[in-house]
Amino acid sequence: MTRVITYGTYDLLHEGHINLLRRAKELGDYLIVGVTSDSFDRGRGKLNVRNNVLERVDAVKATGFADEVIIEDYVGQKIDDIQKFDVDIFAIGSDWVGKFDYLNEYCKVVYLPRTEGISSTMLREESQEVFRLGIVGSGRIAKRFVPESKLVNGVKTVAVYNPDRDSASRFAEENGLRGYSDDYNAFLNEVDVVYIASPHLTHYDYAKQALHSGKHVLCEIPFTLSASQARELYEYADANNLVLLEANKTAYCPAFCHITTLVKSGIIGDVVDVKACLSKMVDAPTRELDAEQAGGAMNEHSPIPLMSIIKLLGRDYKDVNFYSKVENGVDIFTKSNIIYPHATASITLGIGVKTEGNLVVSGTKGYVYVPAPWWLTSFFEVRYEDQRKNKKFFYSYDGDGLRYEIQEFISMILDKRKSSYKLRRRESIAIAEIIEKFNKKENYIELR
Ligand code: C2G
Repeated sequence: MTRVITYGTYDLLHEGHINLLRRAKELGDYLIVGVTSDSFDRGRGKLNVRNNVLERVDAVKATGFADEVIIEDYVGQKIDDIQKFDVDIFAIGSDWVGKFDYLNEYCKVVYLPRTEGISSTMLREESQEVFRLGIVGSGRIAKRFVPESKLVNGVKTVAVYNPDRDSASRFAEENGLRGYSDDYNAFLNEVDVVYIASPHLTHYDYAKQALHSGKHVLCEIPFTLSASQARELYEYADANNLVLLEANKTAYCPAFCHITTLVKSGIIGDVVDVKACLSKMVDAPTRELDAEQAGGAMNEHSPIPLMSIIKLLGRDYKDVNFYSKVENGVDIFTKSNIIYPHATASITLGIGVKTEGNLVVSGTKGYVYVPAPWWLTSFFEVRYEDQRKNKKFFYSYDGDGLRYEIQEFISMILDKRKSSYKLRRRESIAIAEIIEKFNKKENYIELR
C-alpha cells in the first residue's frame, strides 16, 4: 500500500485545494492530510485565516479524498509524521517547489501542479470590504504602523492627518500614502477607520470627533488620561455601534494572551503578586520630558504594565500609591503599588532611570517569568520549586507587533464585536483611572 501525505491550511476551501487533494490521492492508496492548527498558522505569520481549524478539517473531510486527517501543530512535525505513519510520498503544490526537498531523506517528495487563478488570499480579498484607514499624527509610532497595517487583510492605510501640513505631506510621501491633510474634518471624510497616534493630550478630542463622524477608532496609549473621558468615549461608541479599541499592543500579542490563559487556568496556583517593570531612557529635547505635553514615565509607559496587572488580577484593587522621582516637572521614575484584597502588584517605570524590564507573576504553586523586554513578549518560563517541572514557551513576536492589534481591530469591525476579550472596555477604563489618580497626585510621594 502506498501512503501519501500532504499539508495545508485549506482556508475557504476552493477548487485549487480540491484538485491538489485529488492529485495527491491518485499518487497512492491512502491519503493523510495535515491541516494546520490556528496557532501554528499564526506562528508562521498567517494572521488572516477565516475558517477555524474545526471548519477547515470538516471541509477537507467533505472532499472525500482524505483517508485520515491530522493536525499540524509545530515546525518539524512533517518529519515526525512521515516516519510515524510510514509515509511513502510527501505531496504539496508547486508553489512550494524546492522548499521541501529536505524531506527526500525520509520519503519521495512530489510537487503537484498548482491550480492557477485561485487562492484563499484572493477569495478573502474578494469577499471582504477593505476599510480605508487614516492615521492621526505622524510621529515614530505612526511610521511603524504603516508597514504593519499592510500585513492585515481588509484594511488599507490611505491618509495621514497632522495640524502641521508640511509634516503630514512629508509623512505621506515617505510612507507611500495618497492623502494628507491639516483639516481634521476633511481628513475624516476620506477614511472609514482612524488610528490615533498623536500626542497624549490630543487623544480624547481626536477620538471623540472621529466617533461623532461615525468612524471606528483604534487609539494609542495612554488611551485617555481620565477614566470619565474613557467611559464617555466607550459609551458613545457602544450606543452608535462603533468599534473603539485601545492600542495597548501587548494585550493582543499571542504570547501574552497565552500567559493570561495559562495563569487563569491555575498553573501557578493563586496569583499573589505581579511585578511589571518597563524602562526606556530618553534624551532631551523630547515629548516624554515635556511637562506641558503630559510627559513622564507614568503617562508614557504605565498603560502596558497596568494592562498586565488588570488582566491578571482584575479591576477591583483597593488601594494604589505612587512614588516618583521628578526632574523639570516630569517623573523620570515612578513606582506604583496596586493592592488587592487577595494580592499585591507593582509597576516600576523609568525614562531617566534604568531598570530591568521584566514581568514576574508569583503564585502559590509557581511563578511566570518573562524576561526584558517582556512587553514584546516572545518567550516566557513557568517555574516551580522543583525545577524539573519548569516549562519554557517560545513564540515569535513579529516585526513591531502592531499587526496583532490591527488585526483584532479589523476583525472586531467585520464581526460586529464592540468589545475584545483581549482588553475589555472596562479594563481600559481601569487603566485610565489609575493614570488619572497619578496625575491628580492621589497617594503620591515625591522622592527627594
Ligand atoms: N494549492 C493549489 N492550488 C491553489 C492553491 C493552493 O494546488 N490555487 C495547494 C497548495 O500548494 C498546498 C495546498 O493546496 O499544497 C494547501 O494550500 P494552503 O491552504 O495555502 O496551505 P499552505 O500555506 O500551502 O500550507 O504546513 C503547511 C504546508 O506547508 C502548506
